[in-house]
Amino acid sequence: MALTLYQFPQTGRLPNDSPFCLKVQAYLRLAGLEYRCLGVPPFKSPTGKLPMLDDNGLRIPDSSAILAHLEASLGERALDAGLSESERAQGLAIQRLVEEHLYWALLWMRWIDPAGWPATLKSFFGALPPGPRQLVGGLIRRKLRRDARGHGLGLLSREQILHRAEQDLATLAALLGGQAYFLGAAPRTVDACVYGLLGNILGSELRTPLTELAERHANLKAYCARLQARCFPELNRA
Ligand SMILES: N[C@@H](CCC(=O)N[C@@H](CS)C(=O)NCC(=O)O)C(=O)O
Repeated sequence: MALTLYQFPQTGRLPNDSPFCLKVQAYLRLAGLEYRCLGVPPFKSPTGKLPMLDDNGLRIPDSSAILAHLEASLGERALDAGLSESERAQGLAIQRLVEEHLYWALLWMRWIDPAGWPATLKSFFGALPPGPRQLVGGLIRRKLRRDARGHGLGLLSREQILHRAEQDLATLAALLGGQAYFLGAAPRTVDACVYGLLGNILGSELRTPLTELAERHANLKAYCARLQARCFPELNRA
Protein backbone atom coordinates (compact mmCIF):
# COMPACT_ATOMS: atom_id res chain seq x y z
CA MET A 1 0.00 0.00 0.00
CA ALA A 2 1.38 3.48 -0.87
CA LEU A 3 -0.62 5.85 1.28
CA THR A 4 -0.58 9.64 1.09
CA LEU A 5 -2.66 11.64 3.53
CA TYR A 6 -3.74 15.04 2.29
CA GLN A 7 -4.29 17.22 5.30
CA PHE A 8 -4.05 20.84 6.41
CA PRO A 9 -0.46 22.02 6.82
CA GLN A 10 0.73 21.32 10.37
CA THR A 11 0.54 24.53 12.42
CA GLY A 12 1.39 23.45 15.95
CA ARG A 13 2.89 20.62 17.96
CA LEU A 14 0.10 18.16 17.20
CA PRO A 15 0.42 16.17 13.95
CA ASN A 16 -2.67 18.15 12.92
CA ASP A 17 -4.96 20.76 14.45
CA SER A 18 -7.87 19.46 12.38
CA PRO A 19 -9.70 16.79 14.41
CA PHE A 20 -10.56 14.74 11.32
CA CYS A 21 -6.98 14.80 9.98
CA LEU A 22 -5.61 13.87 13.42
CA LYS A 23 -8.16 11.02 13.57
CA VAL A 24 -6.84 9.49 10.33
CA GLN A 25 -3.22 9.84 11.42
CA ALA A 26 -4.05 8.20 14.77
CA TYR A 27 -5.79 5.35 12.91
CA LEU A 28 -2.83 4.85 10.55
CA ARG A 29 -0.44 4.68 13.50
CA LEU A 30 -2.70 2.31 15.48
CA ALA A 31 -3.00 0.05 12.44
CA GLY A 32 0.78 0.17 11.89
CA LEU A 33 0.47 1.48 8.33
CA GLU A 34 3.22 3.49 6.64
CA TYR A 35 2.08 6.78 5.13
CA ARG A 36 3.29 10.19 4.12
CA CYS A 37 1.53 13.50 4.69
CA LEU A 38 1.04 16.36 2.29
CA GLY A 39 -0.20 19.76 3.49
CA VAL A 40 -2.76 21.15 1.03
CA PRO A 41 -5.68 23.62 1.05
CA PRO A 42 -9.15 22.01 1.35
CA PHE A 43 -10.22 22.87 -2.22
CA LYS A 44 -7.82 20.12 -3.38
CA SER A 45 -10.41 17.63 -2.14
CA PRO A 46 -13.64 17.03 -4.14
CA THR A 47 -15.71 17.65 -0.98
CA GLY A 48 -13.90 20.90 -0.16
CA LYS A 49 -12.92 19.35 3.17
CA LEU A 50 -9.90 17.49 4.48
CA PRO A 51 -8.60 14.87 5.10
CA MET A 52 -8.34 12.92 1.84
CA LEU A 53 -6.33 9.73 1.38
CA ASP A 54 -4.59 8.56 -1.77
CA ASP A 55 -4.17 4.79 -1.80
CA ASN A 56 -2.16 3.83 -4.90
CA GLY A 57 -4.01 6.40 -7.01
CA LEU A 58 -7.45 5.83 -5.45
CA ARG A 59 -8.51 9.11 -3.81
CA ILE A 60 -10.83 8.90 -0.84
CA PRO A 61 -12.17 12.03 0.85
CA ASP A 62 -13.86 11.88 4.30
CA SER A 63 -12.21 10.44 7.39
CA SER A 64 -14.88 7.80 7.98
CA ALA A 65 -14.76 6.61 4.36
CA ILE A 66 -10.97 6.44 4.69
CA LEU A 67 -11.17 4.31 7.84
CA ALA A 68 -13.81 2.04 6.26
CA HIS A 69 -11.57 1.56 3.20
CA LEU A 70 -8.51 0.75 5.32
CA GLU A 71 -10.45 -1.55 7.64
CA ALA A 72 -11.71 -3.50 4.62
CA SER A 73 -8.16 -3.72 3.21
CA LEU A 74 -6.74 -4.97 6.51
CA GLY A 75 -9.19 -7.89 6.85
CA GLU A 76 -8.36 -9.86 9.98
CA ARG A 77 -5.83 -7.21 11.04
CA ALA A 78 -8.54 -4.52 11.05
CA LEU A 79 -8.80 -2.61 14.32
CA ASP A 80 -12.47 -3.53 14.65
CA ALA A 81 -12.03 -7.21 13.77
CA GLY A 82 -13.83 -9.44 16.25
CA LEU A 83 -16.12 -6.76 17.70
CA SER A 84 -19.69 -7.85 18.41
CA GLU A 85 -22.68 -6.07 16.86
CA SER A 86 -23.38 -4.39 20.18
CA GLU A 87 -19.78 -3.16 20.53
CA ARG A 88 -19.85 -1.78 16.98
CA ALA A 89 -23.11 0.02 17.83
CA GLN A 90 -21.58 1.54 20.97
CA GLY A 91 -18.55 2.65 18.96
CA LEU A 92 -20.71 4.33 16.33
CA ALA A 93 -22.84 6.11 18.95
CA ILE A 94 -19.70 7.48 20.63
CA GLN A 95 -18.23 8.51 17.28
CA ARG A 96 -21.39 10.39 16.35
CA LEU A 97 -21.46 12.19 19.73
CA VAL A 98 -17.90 13.34 19.18
CA GLU A 99 -17.97 14.17 15.47
CA GLU A 100 -21.51 15.42 14.97
CA HIS A 101 -21.88 17.40 18.20
CA LEU A 102 -18.79 18.03 20.32
CA TYR A 103 -16.78 18.85 17.18
CA TRP A 104 -19.10 21.77 16.46
CA ALA A 105 -18.62 23.14 19.98
CA LEU A 106 -14.84 23.13 19.45
CA LEU A 107 -15.24 24.71 16.02
CA TRP A 108 -17.42 27.44 17.57
CA MET A 109 -14.97 28.15 20.39
CA ARG A 110 -12.03 28.35 18.00
CA TRP A 111 -13.54 30.16 15.05
CA ILE A 112 -16.64 32.06 16.14
CA ASP A 113 -16.15 32.98 19.81
CA PRO A 114 -14.63 36.50 19.85
CA ALA A 115 -12.47 35.38 22.80
CA GLY A 116 -10.93 32.51 20.81
CA TRP A 117 -10.66 34.06 17.36
CA PRO A 118 -7.37 36.05 17.72
CA ALA A 119 -5.42 32.92 18.75
CA THR A 120 -7.04 30.86 15.96
CA LEU A 121 -6.23 33.53 13.38
CA LYS A 122 -2.61 33.63 14.53
CA SER A 123 -2.25 29.87 14.68
CA PHE A 124 -3.79 29.02 11.29
CA PHE A 125 -2.92 32.12 9.27
CA GLY A 126 0.10 33.51 11.12
CA ALA A 127 2.37 32.80 8.15
CA LEU A 128 0.42 35.31 6.00
CA PRO A 129 1.11 39.05 6.05
CA PRO A 130 -1.43 40.99 8.24
CA GLY A 131 -3.70 42.15 5.36
CA PRO A 132 -4.24 38.76 3.66
CA ARG A 133 -4.35 37.11 7.09
CA GLN A 134 -7.39 39.19 8.10
CA LEU A 135 -9.00 38.80 4.68
CA VAL A 136 -8.58 35.05 4.21
CA GLY A 137 -9.16 34.27 7.89
CA GLY A 138 -12.26 36.47 7.93
CA LEU A 139 -13.75 34.80 4.83
CA ILE A 140 -13.27 31.31 6.24
CA ARG A 141 -14.64 32.44 9.60
CA ARG A 142 -17.77 33.77 7.89
CA LYS A 143 -18.27 30.45 6.07
CA LEU A 144 -17.81 28.45 9.27
CA ARG A 145 -20.26 30.70 11.15
CA ARG A 146 -22.82 29.90 8.44
CA ASP A 147 -21.99 26.17 8.70
CA ALA A 148 -22.32 26.19 12.51
CA ARG A 149 -25.72 27.90 12.24
CA GLY A 150 -26.79 25.37 9.62
CA HIS A 151 -25.79 22.60 12.01
CA GLY A 152 -27.85 24.25 14.75
CA LEU A 153 -25.32 24.50 17.59
CA GLY A 154 -24.17 27.84 16.21
CA LEU A 155 -27.65 29.28 16.88
CA LEU A 156 -27.23 28.83 20.65
CA SER A 157 -25.62 31.26 23.10
CA ARG A 158 -22.00 30.82 24.21
CA GLU A 159 -23.22 29.60 27.63
CA GLN A 160 -25.54 27.06 26.06
CA ILE A 161 -22.79 25.76 23.78
CA LEU A 162 -20.44 25.39 26.76
CA HIS A 163 -23.13 23.60 28.72
CA ARG A 164 -23.70 21.13 25.85
CA ALA A 165 -19.94 20.53 25.54
CA GLU A 166 -19.71 19.97 29.29
CA GLN A 167 -22.47 17.34 29.01
CA ASP A 168 -20.69 15.65 26.07
CA LEU A 169 -17.39 15.47 27.94
CA ALA A 170 -19.03 14.15 31.11
CA THR A 171 -20.81 11.53 29.00
CA LEU A 172 -17.53 10.44 27.40
CA ALA A 173 -15.87 10.24 30.82
CA ALA A 174 -18.74 8.12 32.16
CA LEU A 175 -18.68 5.79 29.14
CA LEU A 176 -14.90 5.35 29.35
CA GLY A 177 -14.93 4.78 33.11
CA GLY A 178 -11.81 2.86 34.16
CA GLN A 179 -11.21 1.17 30.80
CA ALA A 180 -8.03 1.77 28.83
CA TYR A 181 -10.01 2.34 25.61
CA PHE A 182 -13.69 2.88 24.83
CA LEU A 183 -14.39 -0.74 23.96
CA GLY A 184 -12.00 -2.38 26.39
CA ALA A 185 -8.30 -3.18 26.58
CA ALA A 186 -7.42 -2.63 22.88
CA PRO A 187 -7.76 0.53 20.79
CA ARG A 188 -10.39 0.38 18.05
CA THR A 189 -11.51 2.75 15.29
CA VAL A 190 -13.71 4.64 17.77
CA ASP A 191 -10.58 5.55 19.72
CA ALA A 192 -8.99 7.15 16.65
CA CYS A 193 -12.22 9.17 16.25
CA VAL A 194 -12.31 10.27 19.90
CA TYR A 195 -8.59 11.02 20.02
CA GLY A 196 -8.83 13.20 16.88
CA LEU A 197 -11.07 15.59 18.79
CA LEU A 198 -9.96 15.07 22.38
CA GLY A 199 -6.31 15.38 21.35
CA ASN A 200 -7.22 18.74 19.83
CA ILE A 201 -9.10 19.84 22.95
CA LEU A 202 -6.45 18.74 25.45
CA GLY A 203 -3.20 18.67 23.49
CA SER A 204 -3.25 21.63 21.12
CA GLU A 205 -1.55 24.94 21.93
CA LEU A 206 -4.87 26.40 20.79
CA ARG A 207 -6.62 26.21 24.16
CA THR A 208 -10.34 26.96 24.40
CA PRO A 209 -12.77 26.83 27.34
CA LEU A 210 -13.34 23.18 26.36
CA THR A 211 -9.76 22.43 27.43
CA GLU A 212 -10.57 23.21 31.06
CA LEU A 213 -13.86 21.32 30.88
CA ALA A 214 -12.04 18.22 29.61
CA GLU A 215 -9.23 18.58 32.16
CA ARG A 216 -11.79 18.06 34.95
CA HIS A 217 -12.00 14.40 33.89
CA ALA A 218 -8.83 12.59 34.98
CA ASN A 219 -9.74 9.49 32.98
CA LEU A 220 -10.13 11.47 29.73
CA LYS A 221 -6.75 13.14 30.31
CA ALA A 222 -5.07 9.78 30.96
CA TYR A 223 -6.81 8.27 27.91
CA CYS A 224 -5.58 11.05 25.69
CA ALA A 225 -2.04 10.73 27.05
CA ARG A 226 -2.20 6.95 26.52
CA LEU A 227 -3.19 7.33 22.86
CA GLN A 228 -0.66 10.08 22.26
CA ALA A 229 2.14 7.89 23.68
CA ARG A 230 1.01 4.96 21.56
CA CYS A 231 0.39 6.82 18.29
CA PHE A 232 2.81 9.73 18.44
CA PRO A 233 5.65 8.87 20.81
CA GLU A 234 7.71 11.59 19.12
CA LEU A 235 5.49 14.17 20.88
CA ASN A 236 6.43 12.78 24.29
CA ARG A 237 10.11 13.07 23.42
CA ALA A 238 9.79 16.66 22.15
N1 LIG B 1 -17.04 14.39 7.46
C1 LIG B 1 -15.73 14.90 7.14
C2 LIG B 1 -15.52 16.23 7.87
C3 LIG B 1 -14.17 16.83 7.54
C4 LIG B 1 -14.11 18.27 7.99
O1 LIG B 1 -15.08 18.86 8.47
N2 LIG B 1 -12.93 18.83 7.83
C5 LIG B 1 -12.75 20.21 8.16
C6 LIG B 1 -11.49 20.41 9.00
S1 LIG B 1 -11.61 19.63 10.59
C7 LIG B 1 -12.57 21.01 6.88
O2 LIG B 1 -11.94 20.55 5.95
N3 LIG B 1 -13.12 22.19 6.83
C8 LIG B 1 -12.95 23.07 5.71
C9 LIG B 1 -14.20 23.80 5.42
O3 LIG B 1 -15.26 23.48 5.99
O4 LIG B 1 -14.10 24.75 4.62
C10 LIG B 1 -14.67 13.89 7.54
O5 LIG B 1 -14.95 13.05 8.42
O6 LIG B 1 -13.58 13.90 6.95
